[in-house]
Amino acid sequence: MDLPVNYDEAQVPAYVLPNLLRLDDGAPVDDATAWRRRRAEIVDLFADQVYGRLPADAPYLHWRVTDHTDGALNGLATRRQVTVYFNEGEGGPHMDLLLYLPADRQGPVPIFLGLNFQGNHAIHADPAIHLSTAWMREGGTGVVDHQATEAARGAASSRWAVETILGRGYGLATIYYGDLDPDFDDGFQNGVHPLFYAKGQTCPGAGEWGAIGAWAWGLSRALDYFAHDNDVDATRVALMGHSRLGKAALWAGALDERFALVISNDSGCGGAAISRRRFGETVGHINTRFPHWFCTNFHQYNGNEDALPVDQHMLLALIAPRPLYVASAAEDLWADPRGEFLALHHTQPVYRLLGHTDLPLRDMPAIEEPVHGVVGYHIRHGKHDVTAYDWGQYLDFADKHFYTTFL
Ligand code: GTR
Repeated sequence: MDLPVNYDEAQVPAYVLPNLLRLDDGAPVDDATAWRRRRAEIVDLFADQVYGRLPADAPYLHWRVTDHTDGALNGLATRRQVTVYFNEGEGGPHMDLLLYLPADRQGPVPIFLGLNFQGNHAIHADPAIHLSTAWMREGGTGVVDHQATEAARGAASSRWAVETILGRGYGLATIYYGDLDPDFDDGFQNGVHPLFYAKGQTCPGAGEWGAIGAWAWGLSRALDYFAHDNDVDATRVALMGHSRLGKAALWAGALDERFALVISNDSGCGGAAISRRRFGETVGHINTRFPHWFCTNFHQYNGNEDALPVDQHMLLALIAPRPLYVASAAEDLWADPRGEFLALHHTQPVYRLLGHTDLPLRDMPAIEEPVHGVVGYHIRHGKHDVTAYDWGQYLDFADKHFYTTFL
């Protein structure tokens, strides 16, 4: 049965958000030390109740550079393609990382890192990008029988402002999310989950990682690799994700404090949007349509959001004190733009507590009037998508933080 969807602000129920700045034992969080304790409590709650715990064991990581080409993209870039393996040998699950670096770089550069939906070959028409052989969802341009064909090259290029990013002095790294876990409900037999099963285990436990957890985990493995790549400044990696991959970016950025800056593009339910608002997509909708994204424990909150021990403002607050950007699209009501804004807004007391004063976000900004403090927000015209406008904001935001805070 289809669950009803509310798009009427007047029908948003009254709700009380869990307190960010109070410890489990009731003590107030009034300094940075107490925040570290509160932060650990919140991480545990999201791990146990929402996304599932990631494996504690570090994987056996190694990689092979399969392409290193200077003068790519008409001389604009160095292109590097690297296959990263997660266990001994090259037979197990692995991810293909595509990295473009500005040709005129002098030393290590800051980069944007993001997972992609349709394979690395889809982000740009560059014919030298390896065509992914991984399982693909049907419906994407050039996908036939769940496999990419040559016609898929560049199919998602409008979402990746490659030349603009390079022109501004940044690198861009991307990975096909299906390399980590193909996006369908197969009981976690493929992807990286089985690598970590205990003896006799056949699927994750109720509080263990789902697909979003695996995607987030892969982003941290990319960062492990960057620490060994002399062209990348691993202390200035801006993590960007759209939609379900925005949810993964937020969870990765929350868990892994090595990410210097985090950007959520239209991440919606289970991403930046407040779940208790029940506006657009709800916990019940998402767990019904995508039972493999979150952990099984999360399903007990279907239609029962007030029982959640967290809400998404707490996920966003885990990024503090690092710069955090949330973006919405005016026609993307399914993702609840106002709920995305509010969650970000509610993080500001944490940033303040941690010493930030650049907190200009007050009322919800008008369309295409971005606000950039230590947290940034915009809502643009149009649909659920990533556009040149979005990238323009992210580049300005990264400039502001990477070149004033870090240099
Ligand atoms: C939708 C889903 C959203 C969002 C989106 C996407 O179907 O309901 O939560 O993640 O997919 O990833 O494009």
